[in-house]
Amino acid sequence: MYTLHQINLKYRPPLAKLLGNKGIYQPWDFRNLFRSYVLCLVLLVLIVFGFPEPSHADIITVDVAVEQSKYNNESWDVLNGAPDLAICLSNQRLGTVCIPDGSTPDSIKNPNCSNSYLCRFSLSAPPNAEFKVSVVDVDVMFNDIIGAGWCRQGMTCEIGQAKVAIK
Ligand SMILES: [Ca+2]
Ligand SMILES: [Ca+2]
Repeated sequence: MYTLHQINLKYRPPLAKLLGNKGIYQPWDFRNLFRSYVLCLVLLVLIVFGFPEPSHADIITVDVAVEQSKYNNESWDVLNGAPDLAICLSNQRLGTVCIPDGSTPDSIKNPNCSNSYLCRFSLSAPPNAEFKVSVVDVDVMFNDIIGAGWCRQGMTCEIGQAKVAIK
């Protein structure tokens, strides 16, 4: 015949075995309790320091140079007007960021650079990443999409009617 304590020892679950628990919960057994805490602490340290920091971000600069006219040779705005520039950048880690406002290319309300073919943008983003870049001419009613395409930090990319350099 097994005593209750022996049965518990024989059938104690694997986790309890790992943590040094003798089967029955023994709040007075400080030695085992201490071992459990040490194991949890070691696991916590491994979790916190064992993986790369996921939220690391750099300030990146995006220089945009737009051609003098649309692909159909019309000017960007009425009366030979220069475009009013804004951008949206997106990738999986960043989500979508539009500068200076809005959450999609169509919803941007203000330009970062008014009546200009050149504009510099800066934002905080994960470094050495590839971004989908949308270059926008902000208009009163419907924004013109100057171009949309992928570009990596460190490269200059032809995106629609714009050159985009991400530094
Ligand atoms: Ca326009
Ligand atoms: Ca304009």
